[in-house]
Amino acid sequence: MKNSANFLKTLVDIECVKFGDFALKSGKQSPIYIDLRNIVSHPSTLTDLSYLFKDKISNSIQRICGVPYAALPIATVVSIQTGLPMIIKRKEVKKYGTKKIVEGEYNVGDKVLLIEDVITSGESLIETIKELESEGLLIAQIIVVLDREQGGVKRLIDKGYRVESLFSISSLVELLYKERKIDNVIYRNVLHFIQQNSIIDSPLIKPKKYLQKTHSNKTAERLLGIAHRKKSNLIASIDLITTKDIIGLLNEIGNDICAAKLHIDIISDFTPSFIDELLIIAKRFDFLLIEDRKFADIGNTQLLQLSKGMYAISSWADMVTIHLIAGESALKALQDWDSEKKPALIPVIEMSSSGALTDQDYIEKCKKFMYNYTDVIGAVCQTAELNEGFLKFTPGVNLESKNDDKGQNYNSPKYAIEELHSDFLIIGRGIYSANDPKNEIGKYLFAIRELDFFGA
Ligand code: S5P
Repeated sequence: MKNSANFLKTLVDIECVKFGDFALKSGKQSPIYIDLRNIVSHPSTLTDLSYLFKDKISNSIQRICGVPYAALPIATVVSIQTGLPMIIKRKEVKKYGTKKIVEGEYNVGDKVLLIEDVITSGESLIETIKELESEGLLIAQIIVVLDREQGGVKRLIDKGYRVESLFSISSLVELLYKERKIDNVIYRNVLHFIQQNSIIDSPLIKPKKYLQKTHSNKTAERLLGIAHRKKSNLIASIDLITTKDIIGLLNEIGNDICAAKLHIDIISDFTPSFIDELLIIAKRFDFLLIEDRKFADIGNTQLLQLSKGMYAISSWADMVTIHLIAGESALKALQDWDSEKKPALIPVIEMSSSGALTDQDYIEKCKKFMYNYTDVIGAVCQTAELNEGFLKFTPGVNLESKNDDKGQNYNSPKYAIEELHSDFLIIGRGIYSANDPKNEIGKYLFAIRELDFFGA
């Protein structure tokens, strides 16, 4: 059995790790190239690798699975070394016969060790995890041979998985440098490359232009600050009808959102104590609250609806939606209301539903006066472009982009950000109707973070 240093030196000898100037798929140049697939042609190195796994495997593990294809031989040798049975996740479902996605014997609830050769963004691991979990298997541990230090490990840890890597690129080059296998120029070049490409190190993250927006309205400023801190411009529309379901969902996804949007009047078991609970959760997870009341009446009635009744919306909501159908006077009444606790206002100037009456003429009429009111922080809209500094909130966002059968129209997060220039995405059923909302919101976060929304 060899030690880690010898193993890493062998990786260079058998050209699984190369140093030079390599063009990556992304178009970037890299001073290091890693491809562990070649290891299959070196059985003794593969055996050495399996020894490095042995000590790390938790006692509770019942099955071993490798992420296809590169990690399959590694998982096989680890299985032989440890005596732990293996299962194989197919890359594609068989088109005939059993149509199985997982081959081998297993029981629902079996604790699985998942093995990967190299982790970058963690995407292929997440895909495999999803499929194994849908078979009822529990991913109890994940071990990767080499961590490229590009954020994949953190992403999985954030999702609650136990992840370890045998080596990181920096530990690899440090060791090779100490062992005089590489010189200090290569060593520094690789470290510099990792730093430049890391998505873990937040000081390197450049904020995207429109999220550098500052706003004189305190609530808008807070919302922008939270979005920046959490790297999330997602607003969850929690259109659920029991307090238990709402609180349960917020406990699951609270860390991933910058605001939660409610329709307080659809809750069947509402009591004022629900508001206390809501405020505690919003504070704990650091997100703001939007009541999507869409006020649309004369000024006096709107003020009563905002502040009175059992919902006492102005006492807890950070923001409320309003229609401007009643004209400027109704908006002025809200702005002139002298109260210590006053939600910021988000006019709905363009709706996402088929056949909406909010045509270009209506949008322009709204825009004519809404910018004059400091309580207005932006607007809910689709295609409408807003003045500099005003925040664009876009509902009708869904990864599946399939419209519903009640007139709702959906766009993908990518489309909403890149084509509609949205600042904040409002997502309802896409998250709360998912089997696993926490996992689902991870996909939305991945989609927006990939778009360079918060910087590369
Ligand atoms: O034009 C609009 C404006 C709003 S606020 N279209 C919308 O869908 N909304 C709200 O966004 C709607 O009331 C719902 O609460 C949410 C969209 O939910 P989803 O389930 O369709 O994503």
